[in-house]
Amino acid sequence: MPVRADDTIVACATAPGRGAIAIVRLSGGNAMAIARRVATGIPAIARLAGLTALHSPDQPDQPIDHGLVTWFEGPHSYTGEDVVEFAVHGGALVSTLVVEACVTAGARPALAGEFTERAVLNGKLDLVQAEAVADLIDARSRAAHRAAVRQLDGALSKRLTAMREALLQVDALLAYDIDFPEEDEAAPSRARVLAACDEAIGQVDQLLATLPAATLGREGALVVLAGPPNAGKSALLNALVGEARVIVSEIPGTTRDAVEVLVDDTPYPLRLVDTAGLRASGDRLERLGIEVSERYVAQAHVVLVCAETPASLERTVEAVAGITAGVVVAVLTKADLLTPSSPRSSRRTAGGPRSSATATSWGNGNDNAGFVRVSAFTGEGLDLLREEIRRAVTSRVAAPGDDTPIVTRARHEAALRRAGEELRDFRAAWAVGALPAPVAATHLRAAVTALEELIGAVDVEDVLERVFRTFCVGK
Ligand SMILES: Nc1nc2c(ncn2[C@@H]2O[C@H](COP(=O)(O)OP(=O)(O)O)[C@@H](O)[C@H]2O)c(=O)[nH]1
Ligand SMILES: [Mg+2]
Repeated sequence: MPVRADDTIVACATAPGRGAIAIVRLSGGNAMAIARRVATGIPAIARLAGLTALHSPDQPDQPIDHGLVTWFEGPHSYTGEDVVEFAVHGGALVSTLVVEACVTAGARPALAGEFTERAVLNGKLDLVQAEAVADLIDARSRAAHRAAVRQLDGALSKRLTAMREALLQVDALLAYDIDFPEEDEAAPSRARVLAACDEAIGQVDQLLATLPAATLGREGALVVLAGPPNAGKSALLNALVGEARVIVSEIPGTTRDAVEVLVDDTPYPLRLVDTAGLRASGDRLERLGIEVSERYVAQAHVVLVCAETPASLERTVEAVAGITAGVVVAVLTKADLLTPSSPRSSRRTAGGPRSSATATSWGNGNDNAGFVRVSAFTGEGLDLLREEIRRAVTSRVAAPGDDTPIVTRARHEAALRRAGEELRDFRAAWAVGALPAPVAATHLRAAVTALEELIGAVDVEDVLERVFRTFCVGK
């Protein structure tokens, strides 16, 4: 069947599989007519759910299911078109039969993301908001969820739209300059153009600077536990996660593989990785495990160096600091075994900011050789350690502020980089008058176009295609 933008489309909007309810959605000019051929009880009023029996148009006496039906009159719907939604029983078959009945009645199966694509084409959402819909569905961490909700709310769109308008005003100033080069006002307008251009470059850079926060929010910060065998790393990971995820044993060298557990922390989720102990070993398997540990340590955002005694901790911290660019947090384990005269916790994060006013008060007065003292058995020090991990992560990538929208996708990054480059080219040419004004202006327009493509203000077929075909069907 050829795909047409004015087809009425149908799809199951809920995930397949066993479940209480499935929702089948119709959208397009014929949605109501098609719905009347498959459902007996369409309510007279829009947005009011009614009970209906459902059947295929060619077998009206064989009910498929009873369910609820609601209709939305365009443009007051998700897609901006007439939309009908059937809520039927979940499971593998019912929704499939309802979709088939709608197709028999004249609908076309929707492509992936086609409902949201129509919402964009009908001006209900811009492209950046549409991407946020997909991000919201795909969100696996609170950080990713928060970013998606804000983007769907229009935080990034508003910023981009304001930037585009500012650039269009500069373009207008330029046009004046081009048309009336001999006017006296030309000089002040030149300075205004440069100021406005600098402002726009600053905003592009500010948005691009949020990329690391977006990546951490989506993927999590890599927090690696490292230290000698038997230091209590596996027990500590289990204690931090709150459940037994890795094997704890008194036999040194038990953990050979790296085990990764995602903990949904704020502002960023944490990828906690338990590793084989760092020591010279003759056992081939254990040696492989140790190499894996070293690789993880090298890539870590934060390394929790664990050891049972201050002396061993000191040595291991030195060794680890040499192979990681991440922040090193020293952790003295098995605090429950320490005698009352043993050293108490004091803060230490090598490679990160050393101390803050709130954390020093619990130290032993010797903050330079500080560590966090924990017990996986009693839970002592775990909250402090969690705080320390958060501090270490955010010392490298600050938590995103509430007023800066964050840039979440490679598509955004590419468009913003292009806009930034064009603006810099324009600025350079304009500042020294190197290029005739009309030529310089083409850089400015290219920057505007990059922003317009980003928010979908210009209808670029292949951009839409790229964005929406990665969506799920029914959205
Ligand atoms: N008393 C006490 N023993 C611990 C603690 N954490 C681990 N252990 C013990 O130390 C041994 C090694 O622990 P494990 O977590 O497997 O060490 P790993 O080799 O560093 O992963 C086991 O016998 C654990 O029961 C703790 O907080 N207190
Ligand atoms: Mg272990």
